[in-house]
Formats: sequence, C-alpha cells, structure tokens
Amino acid sequence: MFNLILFGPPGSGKGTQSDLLIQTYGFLHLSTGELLRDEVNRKTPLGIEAQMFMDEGQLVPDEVVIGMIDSKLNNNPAAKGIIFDGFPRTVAQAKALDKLLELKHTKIHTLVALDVPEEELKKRLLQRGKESGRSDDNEVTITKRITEYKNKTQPVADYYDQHGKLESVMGVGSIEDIFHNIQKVLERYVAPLKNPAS
Ligand code: B4P
Repeated sequence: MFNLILFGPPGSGKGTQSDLLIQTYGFLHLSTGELLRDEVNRKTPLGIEAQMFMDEGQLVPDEVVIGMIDSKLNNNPAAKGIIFDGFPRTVAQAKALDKLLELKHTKIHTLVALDVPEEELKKRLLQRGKESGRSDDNEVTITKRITEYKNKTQPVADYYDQHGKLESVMGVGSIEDIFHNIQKVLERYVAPLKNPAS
C-alpha cells in the first residue's frame, strides 16, 4: 500500500492534481475538504458545526477531521494506495494519522508540497468563487485561510521533512506539467495503471 500526502496552501491545486492521480494510479482519494462539504450539504450535526469554521476561514477542530479519516480508512481496507488531500492540516492531525496508519501496518511514504505564490493563490480562489459559488472563496475568508495555513499547516511540512519525506514541486504552470513533475517523485514508489481511467 502506498500513501501520499498532497500538500499546499488553499488553492495550490491539491484537488486538481488529485483528480489526475486517481485516474492514473487508481488511488483512493481522501479529501477532508470534500468530506466536510458533503456533511455541510447534508446538514448533519457534524456539517452544521464544521460550516461555522469553514465560513470564517478557520480550520475545523482536529478531533472532527481525525474521526472522519479514521472511519474512511476502516471502510476501505483493500485500497492499494491513498491520496490524503488537505489532510493533515495541523501537526496534531499528522501525529494522529501516523498512529492510525501504524495500527494498519503501513505509513506515509511521501509528502508532495505544491509551491505557489500568495498572489496567484488569491487570484485562483477568487476566480473559483465566481464560478462555483463556494461560500469560503471570498476575499476576506481567503486571507484568513492563508493565515491559518501559515500558522498551523506549514509546520506539517517541517514535521515530515524531519522524517526525510518532504518533496517540493512548483505548483505554477500548466496542470499537465505540474502533474508530470509529481509523477517524477512517485515513480520511485509506484507504477501507473496499465489502462488508466479517462
Ligand atoms: P479544501 O477543500 O481542502 O480546499 P482548498 O485548500 O481551498 O483547495 P485546493 O488546494 O484543493 O485547490 P484546487 O485544486 O481546488 O479546504 C476547504 C476548507 O475545509 C478549509 O479552509 C478548512 O476550513 C476545511 N478543512 C479541510 N480539511 C481540513 C482539515 N484537515 N482540518 C481542518 N479543517 C479542514 O485549486 C483551486 C483553484 O485553482 C481551482 O479553481 C483550480 O481550477 C485552479 N488551479 C488549479 N491548478 C491550477 C494551475 N496549475 N494553474 C491555474 N489554476 C489552477
């Protein structure tokens, strides 16, 4: 089993690159952002709590997201590989994830960090806000999310760097070129599917 963390600030392209990785490698995709938005849309108690944080540009409490990931891992014991997209976002989440994987006799193999300047992030997220109507893609919330990222999430990259698992990839340029550079990292660990989904 191969486990990848796709890492980067809001709008760095984690979701976009995850789609290509799933098609090419057949990995299971665990996006805490998507899982939370699904809970919000279904108006579950967890979703109602999470929405208050997401609309303020804040991270949802650790115990909420760790619980969600735990149950997803338990429901997918046969996955050949997992992309963790947008998780972990705090060092506490990273430590909890390492423990969960250890119980399953596996580990994080590598963290790929997408490097994108702040101005480009803001431009992309404002554009997505116009097109998708996502309530957290507005000027005020985007600034808060980038601040949360710097304070709470950036240390996650340092944590995995200390374990020799950090790989940085430039996240500006065409989506295909960025994907190609991620593949160069992954080829050390896994081979693409023979007949990738399109
Ligand atoms: P997420 O859903 O993870 O959203 P994101 O970080 O904003 O987006 P991502 O980086 O995936 O960007 P995308 O590919 O879509 O989180 C949303 C919120 O949920 C968080 O703020 C937080 O409140 C909560 N949350 C989630 N996980 C949590 C956790 N673990 N703990 C606590 N709270 C959590 O790309 C963005 C845009 O850029 C797209 O429109 C795309 O088309 C464009 N784009 C992508 N690549 C491009 C390229 N190469 N060039 C030009 N544009 C590009």
